[in-house]
Amino acid sequence: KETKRDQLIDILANSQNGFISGQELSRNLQISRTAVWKHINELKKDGYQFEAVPKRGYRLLSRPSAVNESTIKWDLQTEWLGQSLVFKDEVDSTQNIAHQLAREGAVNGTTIIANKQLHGRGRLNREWVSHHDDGIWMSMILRPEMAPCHASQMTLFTATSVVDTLAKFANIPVKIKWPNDLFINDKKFCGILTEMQAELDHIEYMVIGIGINVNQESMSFPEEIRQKSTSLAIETQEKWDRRVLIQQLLVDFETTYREFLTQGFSYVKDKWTNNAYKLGEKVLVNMPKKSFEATIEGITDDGALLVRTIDNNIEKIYSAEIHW
Ligand code: BT5
Repeated sequence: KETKRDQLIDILANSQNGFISGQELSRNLQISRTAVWKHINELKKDGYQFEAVPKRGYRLLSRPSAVNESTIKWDLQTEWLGQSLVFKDEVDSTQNIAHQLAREGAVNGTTIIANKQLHGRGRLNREWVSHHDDGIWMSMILRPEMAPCHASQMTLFTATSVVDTLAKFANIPVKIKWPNDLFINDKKFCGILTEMQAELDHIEYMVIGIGINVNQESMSFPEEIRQKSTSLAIETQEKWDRRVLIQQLLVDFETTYREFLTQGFSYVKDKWTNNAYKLGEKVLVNMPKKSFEATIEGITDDGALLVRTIDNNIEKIYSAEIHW
């Protein structure tokens, strides 16, 4: 449910650059004029600038460039995703907070975003470097009516949704590396982490984590990953507004999710294949017990990777590391 503060933000955002009187705000929000004034002061602390003119009311002069709960919520064009939003400056990992909130009953679409993570993680407890406020580190809680065996489709689907979002901002060749990485020019800039709490036949909740390197310079990556990592700023040679990007990611995810739930995986499959990294090329498939060369052919409806081996057999890969 929207708070008064959220409603105030919505009204001011919709009143364009005109004045809106304290009386009108108080009537619309059904709170006293003193309460309106208090909320306005809170927003000022968040960096919003207002002009207040006696008899005319308040007018928004500028929004803060800061990324925080109210700036993300301001004019957020989603129906349910991110409408329940937790924003923190510094966390251990947004995944951990999401799991905790989900266990406590957080609603579908609850989103956790942080400026910095002390222990951001990837798959198999690998580290995800995210100590500074130069990327997007977010986790979304979803409660889909879906069999657990389809969960891996969610990772693939999330990747296509991020590709859609980035295409709206810049003309950069974003490629999806199976199963959960996004690459630009042969370097990784985004990783997706899908985790879930499930019974055999029922998903209780899912947490989808997205990490995107946005404004890093090459030197800001630790040496171990510098050669193979990139950021949007490095690739486009300009700094990005994280808030704008977050809002668009949420909008696109919500839209793609709706399509995915109604049309099924075929909706995702084509998009995925159109943007697949190394499609038709030779790669090395590393599995715990074997390792072999193969050519990437595509993906299956259940999210497995299809490869053609050297002796021309088609194999379905459910879990492996792909190298080249
Ligand atoms: C991933 O794992 O790529 C999933 C990353 C998910 C991060 C998000 S951020 C919000 C949410 N909260 C979390 O704590 N996590 C999620 P994986 O495929 O296992 O890749 C991990 C590997 O990527 C590491 O071993 C490094 O080699 C590399 N790596 C680590 N940090 C990186 C970075 N910032 N940019 C590019 N590569 C990185």
